[in-house]
Amino acid sequence: MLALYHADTAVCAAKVRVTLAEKALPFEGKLLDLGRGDQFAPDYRKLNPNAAVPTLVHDGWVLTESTVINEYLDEAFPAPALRPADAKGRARMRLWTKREDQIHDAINTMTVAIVFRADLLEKPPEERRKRYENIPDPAKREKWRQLLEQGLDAGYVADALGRFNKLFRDMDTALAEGPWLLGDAFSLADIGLISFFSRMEAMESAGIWRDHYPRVADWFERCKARPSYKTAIADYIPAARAAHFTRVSTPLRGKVEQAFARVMATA
Ligand SMILES: N[C@@H](CCC(=O)N[C@@H](CS)C(=O)NCC(=O)O)C(=O)O
Repeated sequence: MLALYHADTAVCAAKVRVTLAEKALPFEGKLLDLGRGDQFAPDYRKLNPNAAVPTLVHDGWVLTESTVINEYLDEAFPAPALRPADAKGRARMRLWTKREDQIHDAINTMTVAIVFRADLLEKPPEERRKRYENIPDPAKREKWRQLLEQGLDAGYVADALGRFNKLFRDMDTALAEGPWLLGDAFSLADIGLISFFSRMEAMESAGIWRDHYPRVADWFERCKARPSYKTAIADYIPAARAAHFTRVSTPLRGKVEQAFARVMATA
């Protein structure tokens, strides 16, 4: 039996749900509320010492890290295959999946700067601190602190947008060869990025690829047209949360686009 500890809008957890949906694998979902701090509960940290989602439990065996979980699922449940059959193809795939942590960090930067900051600024300082002071990694904790103080002006934001620009450029080159990142076959390389794009779109920031990288925009539309997008991503986003994302993100859209244009000009 498969159980997945996840959270409705958490991008890393959504990556794994897309793989489960593509393979039509049933799983017992255990939803955590990250805003409430469920990830810091001592019992959960025994499963995932990083206090993060997702965590997969397969017949009692525990596995963390979404990129590793996705490859594990494809090995343990081979049909339909989401990795190339040959070693060279799989190596090419891993050049994409290897980047996911870095891109996730950039997504997290943008989400903290745009949405979580807006939410937390309405709360008293001690509650604000509580949201990040339990994060086990000191570098991540410090990033949250600076982003809550400085928002889109923090240096982390230009760094995140630079990573997106490089990703879009590389995707654009790959997508000249076929509809998916590895050519004709949809794979874990595509799956690993979809929820990141979904998050940026929810934060009214899709212009950073739509206005500059049309092949990337077409790729994301193809991903959204797959049934797994609805099952694993769209259906998990509560309507009120989507509306909240739109409300807090819309006033910042111009600032994000200008910052991205600056990054492109100096790349
Ligand atoms: N590298 C890990 C990252 C996991 C991660 O940071 N997950 C986020 C959600 S996407 C989380 O649970 N954050 C905890 C928090 O917000 O305190 C993975 O890919 O599984």
